[in-house]
Amino acid sequence: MIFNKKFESMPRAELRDLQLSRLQKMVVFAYENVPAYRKKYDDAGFNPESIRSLDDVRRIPFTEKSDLRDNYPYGFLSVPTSKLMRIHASSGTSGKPTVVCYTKTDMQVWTECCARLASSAGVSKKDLVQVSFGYGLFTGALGMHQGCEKLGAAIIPASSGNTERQIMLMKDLGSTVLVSTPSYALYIGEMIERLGYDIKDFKLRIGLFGSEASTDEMHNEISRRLNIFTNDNYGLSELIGPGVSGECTEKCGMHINEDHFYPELLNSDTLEPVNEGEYGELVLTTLTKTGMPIIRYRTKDITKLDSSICKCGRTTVRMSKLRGRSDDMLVIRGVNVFPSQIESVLLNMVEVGGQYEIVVTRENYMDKLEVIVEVADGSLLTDYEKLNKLREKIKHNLKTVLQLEIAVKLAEPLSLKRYEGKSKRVHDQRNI
Ligand code: DLL
Repeated sequence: MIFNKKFESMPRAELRDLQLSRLQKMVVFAYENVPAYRKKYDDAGFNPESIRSLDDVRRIPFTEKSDLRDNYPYGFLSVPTSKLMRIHASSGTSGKPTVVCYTKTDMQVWTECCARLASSAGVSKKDLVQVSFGYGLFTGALGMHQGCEKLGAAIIPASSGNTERQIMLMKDLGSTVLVSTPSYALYIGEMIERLGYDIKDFKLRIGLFGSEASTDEMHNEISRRLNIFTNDNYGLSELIGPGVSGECTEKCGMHINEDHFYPELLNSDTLEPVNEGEYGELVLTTLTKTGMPIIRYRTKDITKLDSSICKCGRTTVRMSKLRGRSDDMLVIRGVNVFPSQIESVLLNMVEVGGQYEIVVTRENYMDKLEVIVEVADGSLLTDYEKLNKLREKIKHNLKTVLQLEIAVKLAEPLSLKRYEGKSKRVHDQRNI
């Protein structure tokens, strides 16, 4: 169901007018209320009053993660803390987290954006939604909790971890929707089987998955194990959290909530727009945020855009599943490799399970990429010949897609690490 027909199905010309007037206001508001923007724009000689068309967005300086870090914790705030209603933070791999702040209006927008994506996947007030993201500073759990609650669904705030109990509750309470990372959903699916449950005894029907990259093949595997319709949704703390975009039931890309976020797709090197249908880096601008406006944020996320009208009736532009982050891209002996390409190859093969790890090392100035993958059938591990055949087949399939010789190690089922939140499947040990 379309949660907000007026904005999600607005004729595109009207939507662009709305985006322009919101952008004009946002840029002036940021300049007047956030010293970090004032300095940035003054230094670049950019006049915030000079936006006349949406194309003028390209004259605005970018905002990057480092800007938020350098201005930790409140340097991008546009209101006094007394006007805030919520503060979240993204974990960050090292050092200080990135703090993100919401006013009451921001909370309303965020809740609606999450309600929209849940509704577009088919969630309704009849549903029991088990939220298996970790509750806390992470935006995923509370964001999706609020959105599904707004639809009138009942929330089961299970949080992540304690997987056996999680599954028991899922079955006994009759949860109909699972909210988690795709990795955790896959793990839950495996554990259901391992614990001897029959999926037919569960009432699950929809999975709302996001917060990390996942291929179609991964969704198919989860869908098969949990017997559900899977949905991919995208967001990032700096912009709002979950709710930037989400798939509808047509599953042909994630509809961006364009009345709140203005998307651009640029070549990461030249910073010029790419043609529609080509991969590029997503750059996003908040159009309505009042507590912490974020203008031209370089997400580092690589996707494609499609502005053709979707069968579902929404007119908003759709972003394809992420190919990965530009900083996740591995350059192996001069060849660019996205972990998602490896995932697609592996999960297309019935002989291997859904769990894998990628290890990159450097020996004598040569990069080496090794893929460790669990076999689906453990009995194979005692048959050297069959094992070798499978290893060669995986190597061949990887080479066909990547044009690269990749070492393959086969592992026992359930031997690799499982993830309850975002997975970390790539281990780059090159120290570069
Ligand atoms: O992960 C927000 C979120 C929570 C989105 C729950 C969806 C569901 P961060 O922790 O700040 O915020 O991480 C943001 O995660 O820049 C992407 O690289 C990645 N990401 C998020 N959703 C997807 C997705 C949340 N559907 C970063 N597919 C982003 C691929 C995703 N990557």
